[in-house]
Amino acid sequence: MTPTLTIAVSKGRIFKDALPLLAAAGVVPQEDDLESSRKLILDTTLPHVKLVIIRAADVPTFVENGAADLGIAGKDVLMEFDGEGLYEPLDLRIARCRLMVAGYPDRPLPAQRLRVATKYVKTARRYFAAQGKQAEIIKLYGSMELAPIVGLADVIVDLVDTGNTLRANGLAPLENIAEISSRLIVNKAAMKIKHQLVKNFVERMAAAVANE
Ligand code: PRT
Ligand code: MG
Repeated sequence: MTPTLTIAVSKGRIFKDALPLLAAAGVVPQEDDLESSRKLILDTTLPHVKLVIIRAADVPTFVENGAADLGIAGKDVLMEFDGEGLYEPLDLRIARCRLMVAGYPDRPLPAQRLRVATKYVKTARRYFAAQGKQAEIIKLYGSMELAPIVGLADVIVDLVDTGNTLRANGLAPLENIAEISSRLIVNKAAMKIKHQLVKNFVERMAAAVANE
């Protein structure tokens, strides 16, 4: 009997961009209305492959613990996750954006103790420490752009795609921290125990990416 492969993915833009790649690799969810479906586990056209739908930030946790064999996660999420039990064999080149420092374009920043609002606490801390800058990191879960406006922070660290969200709030990109795209990640034990199955899937996904 073929063992099962479980793939963890978040339902927002990553799922949308991943669907064509998964389809090219032979994996199509068997659900009529994906958008409105509330199912958390989706069967696919391959009887031994299932998708589990979870929050983007939870994908590495599921995969590290073997609750999913594979996952699709943004590099931003992976940079913020400090686990050990993950392989990252493939850049899927989807859901691309930049992780940036942003703030008011023409306002001098304080020389001492920059206040930084972000949900990327560890990544921001590492970035400013590497620059030798003292930073006070203020953890937020959303609406980061509001923080400089209301005086909660001097700058934010957030994802930027078109820049529209920043612009709409009078802010501008200041520094690029990292180029972001989604990665295929694999549980280390699954890589050993289900080697042939995993290898096969990774190769088919790699071919799908190359054909994009
Ligand atoms: O599941 P959950 O609700 O927790 O997360 P989610 O719904 O955000 O998950 P999903 O599947 O949408 O994936 C989020 C991932 O998409 C991030 O972790 C990134 O890897 C990737 N991604 C790529 C982005 C963006 N681009 C992006 N622009 N995630 C968020 N944004 C937001 C950004 O935070 C900001 O609010 O879009 C806004 C900026 O966009 P622009 O175009 O105005 O610059
Ligand atoms: Mg969401």
